[in-house]
Amino acid sequence: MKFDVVTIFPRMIEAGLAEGVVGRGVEKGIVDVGVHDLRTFTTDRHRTVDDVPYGGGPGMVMKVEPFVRALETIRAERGTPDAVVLLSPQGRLFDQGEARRLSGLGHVVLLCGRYEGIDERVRDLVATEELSIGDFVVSGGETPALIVIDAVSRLVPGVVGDQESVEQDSFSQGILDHPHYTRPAEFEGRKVPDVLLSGHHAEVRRWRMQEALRRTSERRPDLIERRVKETGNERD
Ligand code: 4GX
Repeated sequence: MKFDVVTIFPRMIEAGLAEGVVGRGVEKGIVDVGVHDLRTFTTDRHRTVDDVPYGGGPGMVMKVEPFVRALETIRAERGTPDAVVLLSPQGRLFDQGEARRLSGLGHVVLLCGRYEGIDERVRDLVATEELSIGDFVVSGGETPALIVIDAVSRLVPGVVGDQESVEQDSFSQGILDHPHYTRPAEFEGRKVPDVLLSGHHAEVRRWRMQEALRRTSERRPDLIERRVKETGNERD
């Protein structure tokens, strides 16, 4: 799977990809991430990527031309992407379903904005879609881009060593995870539930499902609703 990231802070993306499961996926060549400094696509002496907003008001707006030139270069050097994603709070909410969809594509470009916003013509002419990582404001699209790359890459075969753990993942099941324990069997008077020490695999499975559903209905009833809608029941 191929990603290209367009940013004024390329080192943020490089640092975020240097470690962990996704970092190893990059090392192994299963995930290929091209990082592109937006300033290299400017033509003026000051390498300007932003300007004052038409109509006035506070803050700066990112210019359209550098993004257009970045995409022309990516197309020429890396091929035509399947999707060009602008990260912003105005986007559709990124969730596990969106991650699964993107993992089925071969080549995704991620556009990272900074400042108060981006010239609307980037949306019209460059981006094919707009995604948000959540209803809060961060200071740039770089951390959202890393989150999207991480969540999508883990679904690409070979990136996570144990594919079973990916399929068992709480959100691929559409509910929250069950509690986990490891040794010691008792700590400061708090015991690991007996069933987990019992060796009865069917009982363990039943307990985990029950606890996962209990947590989900307490913390995220919206996820139970969604599962009922998608599967017609709340178990499988
Ligand atoms: N999920 N932000 C982007 C600047 C910006 C504004 C408009 C493009 C268009 C965010 C999020 C997020 C803040 C990153 C505004 N870029 N991005 N930035 N939540 O809050 O993705």
